[in-house]
Amino acid sequence: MPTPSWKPPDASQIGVTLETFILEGMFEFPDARGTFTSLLNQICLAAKIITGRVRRAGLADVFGYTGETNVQGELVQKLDMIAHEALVQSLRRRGHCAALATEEAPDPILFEGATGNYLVVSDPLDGSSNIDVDISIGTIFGVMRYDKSRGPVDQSSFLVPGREYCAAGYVIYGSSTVLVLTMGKSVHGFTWDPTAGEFFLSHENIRCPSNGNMYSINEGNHCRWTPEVQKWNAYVKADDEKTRRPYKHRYVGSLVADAHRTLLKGGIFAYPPDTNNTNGKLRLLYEANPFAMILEAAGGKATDGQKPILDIAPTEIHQRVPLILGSVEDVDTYASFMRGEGPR
Ligand code: AHM
Ligand code: MG
Repeated sequence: MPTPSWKPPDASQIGVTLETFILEGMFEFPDARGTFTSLLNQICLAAKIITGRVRRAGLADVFGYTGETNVQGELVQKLDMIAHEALVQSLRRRGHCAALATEEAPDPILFEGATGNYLVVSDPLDGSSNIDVDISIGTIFGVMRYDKSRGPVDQSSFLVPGREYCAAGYVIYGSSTVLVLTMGKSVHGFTWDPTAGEFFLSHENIRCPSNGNMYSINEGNHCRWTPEVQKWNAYVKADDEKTRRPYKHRYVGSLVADAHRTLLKGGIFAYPPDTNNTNGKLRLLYEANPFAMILEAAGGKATDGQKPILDIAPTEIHQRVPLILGSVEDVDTYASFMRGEGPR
């Protein structure tokens, strides 16, 4: 009788889950134990709930608007609220998170009785305008520690530069669901396996290429940009084989999707100021800072056109900021145009 060729799977072939990765200290972050791991697990739980809802949104009648407007004056979509609630309920549960600030609530949500000293900022469902047309959307989050000796948590507790975040990440609900996480030194991606109900390590030690040949910007705003931004824009579209120009234009309109592609493939994403959005459109605390932390840890760069995003001291929780992120060389070239110099 021939020997069967099939063998049971070798235990070493079983993937590394997100929880194992954190617990085994693979993030080179000695404090990533106990409460911090548990906090991240609660964020993952929310991500699992949200991905489930996103995947069956059309069937479950959660497309469309609730009829209310959020603090930014935008119509709130049902999935926005579902995602927000998933985060609130999940983070409230274990008491590690003292307060949560999200795009959907004007003020931070304070978790009374919490014993932990972590604060979380989040855009629970980024790219809402793409929900109804089945284009990638995501969840963005940042985590910071709160010094209890400063007194009770309030709005001002959140007003720290992104440099002080201890973790940041996002979940992209795309062709697969991928969670990308950093604790400041390295960046790793975990893909959701719906059959196992786990995030497995799939993108170990992500590095952003030092240059790219793609640019990502809302070209429809061209007439509203400053002359410096228009000059940079003309530069990336000009023909020059040596610098791989003209760059390819890619713009999804979901920050999570545009930044995820830029992180993996290199190039540049820009949402500059314009005459309609004089401080840019994206939010500093829960959109720009988490991506800036990720890009820097992956060897890339994120600025407001001049200074690093992570060095900006916020003055209010929903503040907007111009956001330029991607490959170091591409972001530096953009900055040289903002100084009126152009590339050397
Ligand atoms: P949202 O948080 O309400 O979804 O809005 C933020 C989105 C980003 O995902 C994206 O980068 C940007 O807005 C797109 O803006 P525009 O449609 O002006 O290009
Ligand atoms: Mg957003």
